[in-house]
Amino acid sequence: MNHKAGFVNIIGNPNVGKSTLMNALVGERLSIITSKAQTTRHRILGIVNGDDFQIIFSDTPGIIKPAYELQNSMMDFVKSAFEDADVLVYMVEIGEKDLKDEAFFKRIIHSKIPVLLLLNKIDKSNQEQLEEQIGLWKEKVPNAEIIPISALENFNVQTVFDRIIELLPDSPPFYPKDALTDKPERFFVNEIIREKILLNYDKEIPYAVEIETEEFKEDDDIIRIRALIMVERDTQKGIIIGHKGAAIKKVGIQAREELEKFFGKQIHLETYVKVNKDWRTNLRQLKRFGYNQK
Ligand SMILES: Nc1nc2c(ncn2[C@@H]2O[C@H](COP(=O)(O)OP(=O)(O)O)[C@@H](O)[C@H]2O)c(=O)[nH]1
Ligand SMILES: [Mg+2]
Repeated sequence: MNHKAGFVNIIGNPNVGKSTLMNALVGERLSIITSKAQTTRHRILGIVNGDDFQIIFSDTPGIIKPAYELQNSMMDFVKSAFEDADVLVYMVEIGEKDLKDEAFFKRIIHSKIPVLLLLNKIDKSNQEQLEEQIGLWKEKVPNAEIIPISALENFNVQTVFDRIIELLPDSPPFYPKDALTDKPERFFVNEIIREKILLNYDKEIPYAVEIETEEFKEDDDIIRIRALIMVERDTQKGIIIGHKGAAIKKVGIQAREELEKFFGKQIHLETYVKVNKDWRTNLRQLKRFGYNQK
């Protein structure tokens, strides 16, 4: 029996549904999802294993024009996703017209590897609109195979999965066959807390926050976690904490519930907030938080 394995990298504009799709394909909630742009900051691997295949999906940050160092490093994750892909999944949503970066778009249309163009959110469209959009994308990306999907409603996700398996090259597995991801547990703690911050605060707050899990102690029946919530300014610290600590308490409760689901264990979560001035623009800091790989 031949074994197939390869890297399937998901790219596209912010908010088109890349993380929703990856979670649907992997069957686990590895990537955080919100309606806010730039929810995904890292390149996150989700691994699906079968007897004769291993698919290594990677979810990437949405393509943007970088305005500060953190975003530069986010776009480096996107670049790396072009470099090792065996199958490129280019996701667009109904109604969308252009990729926010011309250079990335050129790489897609000149790609030597198979490109699956997934037209997502078709639950929001009608037949006529759908046909028009398929025609449009056929012209724009002639080298791609177009599949209309709804990642949210799990429509055609299995079709995408089956097609990917067909396209994978013969190869031994790259990761152990019981691996689900390449990221450590602490990474997912950070992400889950960050998701609750994204959901509970507005304006610049979610973008100024970084989480660092300082302690992760797993016992038989409980995991004890201490996490630092970093912001850039004193005023942001005040907003995060809220009146009499009400806001941070809400984040803590929501994060704990999500962490218990994720790890399948009781969680004790302690959080505290600290100002770390300008971490988003500081290369040394970014490296420490796993962004800058150079
Ligand atoms: N209606 C609809 N909404 C979707 C679909 N897929 C994702 N979304 C929503 O689009 C928003 C962005 O999704 P996300 O997966 O974070 O997008 P990403 O930024 O590309 O990773 C979220 O509110 C999702 O619930 C879909 O198929 N249909
Ligand atoms: Mg995402």
